[in-house]
Amino acid sequence: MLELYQFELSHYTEKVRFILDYKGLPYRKIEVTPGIGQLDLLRISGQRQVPVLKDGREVIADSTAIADYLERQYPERPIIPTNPSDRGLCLLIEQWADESIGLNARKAMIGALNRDQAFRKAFLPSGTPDPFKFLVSSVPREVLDLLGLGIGLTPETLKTAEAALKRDLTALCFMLSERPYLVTEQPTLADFAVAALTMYIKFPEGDYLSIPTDLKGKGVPGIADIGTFQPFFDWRSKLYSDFRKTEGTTSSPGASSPTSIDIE
Ligand SMILES: N[C@@H](CCC(=O)N[C@@H](CS)C(=O)NCC(=O)O)C(=O)O
Repeated sequence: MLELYQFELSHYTEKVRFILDYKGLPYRKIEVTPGIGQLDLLRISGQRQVPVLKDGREVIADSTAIADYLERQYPERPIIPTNPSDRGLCLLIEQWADESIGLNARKAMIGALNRDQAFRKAFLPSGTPDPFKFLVSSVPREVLDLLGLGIGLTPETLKTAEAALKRDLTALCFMLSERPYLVTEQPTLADFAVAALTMYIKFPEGDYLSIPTDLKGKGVPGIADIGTFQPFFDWRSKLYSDFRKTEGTTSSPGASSPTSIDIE
C-alpha cells in the first residue's frame, strides 16, 4: 500500500491527500514527528520536508513531484490535461498556488494566531486541560507579536501577505463564476492545489482532517469570515464533498501517531 509521510496540518500534504482520494488510491498516513522524524525523512528522501510518498521501493518528495509521479504511475482519473494550453494553465495555477497562496496563507495564519485569542485556543487538541488552554490563550499579544517578528513576520509583511491573498481570492471568484473548475470541465491538479493551499486561510468544515473540532471552518479573520469570498469557499466545500474522503469513509487506515520512520 502507498505510504504518505505527512503532518496532518500540512497544506502541501493536503494537496497529495486530495489527489490520492480523487484517484481512489488507498494509502496509509504516517505522521512524522517534527525534528527527529524529519532526520529519518532526510535519510530516506534526501530532504526533510513533508509530504513524502513511498510506493514500494520508490520514494518521492515534494507535492508537485508526487502529483507528477501519481499521474504517470496511476493514469486512471487523470488530473493533468493533455491538451497543451489546458496543461500549461493547469501547471501554472498549481505553481501559483504553491508559491503565492501557500506561502502567504501561512503568514496570514500566523498573524491571525497572534491577533485572535479564540483562534489560538482552537489550535489546541480537544483533550487539552483547561488551565493549559487558559495559559496559552492568555499569552499577551505583544509576546506573540515578538515571536512573529522573530521569524521575520513584521506587521508590514503580514499586511502584504493578506492583501495578496485577497487579490488571489478575488481572481479565483472571477474565474469560478463561469465554470465549475479552474481549467476544464473536470477537476484537475489546479483545483486540488488551490483547494489545499487555501487551507490556512480557512480550515474545511467536515471530517476531512484530524484537527481540533473548534478549528473546522475557522480561519483568518477579515478574509475567512466576509461574504466577498464566500463563492470561492462554497466552491471549495463542494470540491471537498465531491472528491475528498472523510476520516470515517476513507479507504485508508487512520494516521499513525507521530513516529520516526521505518526504513526497509
Ligand atoms: N515544495 C514543497 C513544500 C513542502 C513544505 O513546505 N512542507 C512543510 C510542511 S507544510 C514542511 O515539511 N516543513 C518542515 C520544515 O521545513 O522543516 C512541496 O510542495 O511539497
